[in-house]
Amino acid sequence: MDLLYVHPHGHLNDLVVPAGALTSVNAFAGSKLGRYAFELDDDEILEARVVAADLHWALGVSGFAPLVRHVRALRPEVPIVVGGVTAGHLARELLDARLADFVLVGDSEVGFAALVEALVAGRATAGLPNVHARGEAPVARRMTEAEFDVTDCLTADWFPTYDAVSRLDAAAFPAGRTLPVARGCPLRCPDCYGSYASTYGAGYLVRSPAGVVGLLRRAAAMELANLRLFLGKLPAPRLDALIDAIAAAGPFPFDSMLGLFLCTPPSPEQCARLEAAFPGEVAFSMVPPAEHVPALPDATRAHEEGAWRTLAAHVRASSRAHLDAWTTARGSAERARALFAP
Ligand code: B12
Ligand code: SF4
Repeated sequence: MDLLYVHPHGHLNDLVVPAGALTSVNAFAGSKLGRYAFELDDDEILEARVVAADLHWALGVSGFAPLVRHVRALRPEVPIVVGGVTAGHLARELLDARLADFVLVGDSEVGFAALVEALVAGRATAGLPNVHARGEAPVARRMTEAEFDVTDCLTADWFPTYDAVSRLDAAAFPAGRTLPVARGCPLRCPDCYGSYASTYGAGYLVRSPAGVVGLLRRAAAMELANLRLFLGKLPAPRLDALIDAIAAAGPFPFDSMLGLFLCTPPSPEQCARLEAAFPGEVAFSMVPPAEHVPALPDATRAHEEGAWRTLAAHVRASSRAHLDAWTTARGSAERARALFAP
């Protein structure tokens, strides 16, 4: 086996695997196996030519560190590659503490595939994009939208337990696939981290409408459940084009609720088209405009709040649409309730 990917324990729901881990491992074409830490067998570590793990949610560190120490004790020579949001922030610390030999920072798929290919072939690894290693100067590069468009967040036949449990329901944090429509966001609200602009390089990437439709068709054919789309705060013209494409290609026969993380208010007419495209229920999750960072100009904020109020009225009358606000600041839940109130 060329690549063994392990998802460590320590999370609120350990069954949830980062979307970026699936897209990164799928970018590597060689032989691969995915395991949760709880089902990992030492023989699998002994067979792997490269071991990868995620340190994505910071709370996973309690399982990540013992996992790496275990792999090191069994296979001191095997290269350990780590990726994820938290790993990206702590790349230097992980390398210095020998908790990783290579850390992917930011856009990971292109660099990860090239790195694992080089390690398996015994080639030099210096200079690969977004790959951090001890004693080497990293090369930062945003992926292009064309490269982002072909990232595969659905295939998981190499990770059989995830493939099975990701179809199950859960009261909180179901393990279903996340389809990243946008990577990053024009804004940088601290509780969301939607923007890579302030951390992993300028700008943000958006998948093409045709690319999203292709993934939705595949997800429906795979009979996946609890799919979520992360859209961030898409500029209105890109949201319009996406909804047009989805409406034209639908309906997509999902049995379960489809989640949309979307901070650009859709119109009631667009909401109705999405309800028609997804005959299961549709749930919008947003962060209220008053919490956006940098703060919106007063007129923009008032305009967006008005649009959310209009959408809330539509959702109240619909039996198949839901609207949630994600709030963490003091008093913000009350403000969100007031925003949605009749
Ligand atoms: C959708 C989402 C979820 C989904 C799950 C999505 C999933 N399966 O990936 C749900 C709703 C389940 C969720 C839950 C939680 N989430 Co969340 N989530 C997000 C959100 C909004 C989008 C993630 C996303 O799809 N990004 C786009 C994809 C493609 O990129 P990515 O996953 O970031 O991965 C990139 C790299 O990190 C890398 N990568 C990731 N893993 C790996 C692994 C390897 C081997 C490699 C090479 C690379 C790699 O690849 C990608 C780039 O190429 C982000 C915020 C944001 N705007 O990004 C928060 C975010 C990631 N979540 C966060 C948190 C805190 C949580 C919770 C702990 C919330 C809570 N307090 O209850 C839970 C934990 C869940 C658990 N496992 O128990 C934080 C993480 C902060 C931190 N450093 O810990 C974020 C940043 C938001 C925030 N600021 O609060 N989340
Ligand atoms: S909360 Fe919304 S607007 Fe703010 S960074 Fe995240 S996706 Fe963007």
